[in-house]
Amino acid sequence: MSDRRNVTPNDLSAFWMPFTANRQFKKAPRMFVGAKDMHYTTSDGRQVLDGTAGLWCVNAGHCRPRIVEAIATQAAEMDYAPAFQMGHPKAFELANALVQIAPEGLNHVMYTNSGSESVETALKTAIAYHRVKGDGARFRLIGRERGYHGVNFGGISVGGIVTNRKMFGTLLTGVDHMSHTHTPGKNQFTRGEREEGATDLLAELERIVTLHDASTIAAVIVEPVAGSTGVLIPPKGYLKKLREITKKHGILLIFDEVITGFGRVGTPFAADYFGVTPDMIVCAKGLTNGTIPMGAVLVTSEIHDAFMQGPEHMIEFFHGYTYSGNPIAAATGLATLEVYKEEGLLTRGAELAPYWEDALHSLKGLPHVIDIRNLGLIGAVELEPIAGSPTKRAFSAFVQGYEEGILIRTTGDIIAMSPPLIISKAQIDELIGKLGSILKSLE
Ligand code: PXG
Repeated sequence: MSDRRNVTPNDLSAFWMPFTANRQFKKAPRMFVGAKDMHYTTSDGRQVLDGTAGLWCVNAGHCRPRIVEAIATQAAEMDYAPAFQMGHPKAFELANALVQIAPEGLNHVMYTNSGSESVETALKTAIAYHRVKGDGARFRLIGRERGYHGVNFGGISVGGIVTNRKMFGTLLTGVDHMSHTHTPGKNQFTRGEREEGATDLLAELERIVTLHDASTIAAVIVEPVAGSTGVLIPPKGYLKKLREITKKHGILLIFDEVITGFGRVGTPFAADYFGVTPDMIVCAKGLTNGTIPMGAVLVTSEIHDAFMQGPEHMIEFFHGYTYSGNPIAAATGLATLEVYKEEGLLTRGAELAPYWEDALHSLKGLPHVIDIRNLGLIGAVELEPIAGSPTKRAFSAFVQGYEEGILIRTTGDIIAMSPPLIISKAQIDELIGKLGSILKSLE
């Protein structure tokens, strides 16, 4: 038996924290104990302005009464209902509400509990779709370098982040990758999408398709804007052409909108912003305002209907989770969509984007700043790494930010920001103003 007597209530050792420098954290913990609207409260009683919507998920701001109430009411009314061969009304209502705000044609919803599970669900659906149509030779999946599609095996296989892949063996087979859309050292300080570059990037997709033959490829998955790896904005026309090429070859196109969904770029989904309708949209995070874990995959009728065949008493798709469409998550999703709708949050980013862009780009010229990128209410400030100590400079900015009352995210030496969509102009000034002072004081 382990020696439980050594465990004290304040012992931080048992919790092996995710994507965290555990030993460093536990020597100097940073703890949040409360949250309201645009702010967190720290364990030492300070207010911290949330520049990242938690982890890109709290789009309506924190502890919104309507959402809090929906969680409490549903927990008391019906906590759980079996997800397989049974239903409950709110899961259907939420699916209908999602279809209402989704791009036209994405008429069906499968539920999951996270972005990672949504990605796995979409990849499996793509392969199975071709198979039910009698095209089982299409099994390959094409992702992109610097793509983040969660941490499960399918997601890290199509994803393109070396640190997330190299420890985990052979991954999925039958996967290939396109180049990422970033051009380090070129196009710095572009506001929004850059003009040039789509043609070369897409010639590469044609090369990959030729190499494997289109008849073996099930799907291409991309984030419309790569978030986690530092806000990489595609060049103009890239996603439209990606759609044309995939369609021409009978390849499904999956948009991973775990970050870009629910108003982040100023439209309900990035698909709307770019005027491109994929065959599937993967989402999570903002679906429940980051509160109750829930993800979803939106699919076209064409995909859904292809599975609706065979005897009616048979299960059509052998996939799903114990918590798919969980009542509390579904009630939370409904309340979240109501808040988004009432406050116009799914399009507020478009109104604020020019102000956000100007504020961000005012940091140009400050020490260490080598690039600034933005789209909607997403922004990134890339710093020159300290020679021999990559990531250290940006991490110092993050820690200093926490101490001085702003929450930012770092990935490598890139500072990423994605505030709740309720942020005011004065709060944008505060966030960027404080970040500017921090950048001036950094080593
Ligand atoms: N796809 C995308 C595009 C994501 O950004 C996932 C899938 C996985 O979602 P789950 O719910 O399984 O974590 C994500 C998650 C960051 C950061 O700061 C980004 C994510 C998660 C945590 C931190 O860049 N994205």
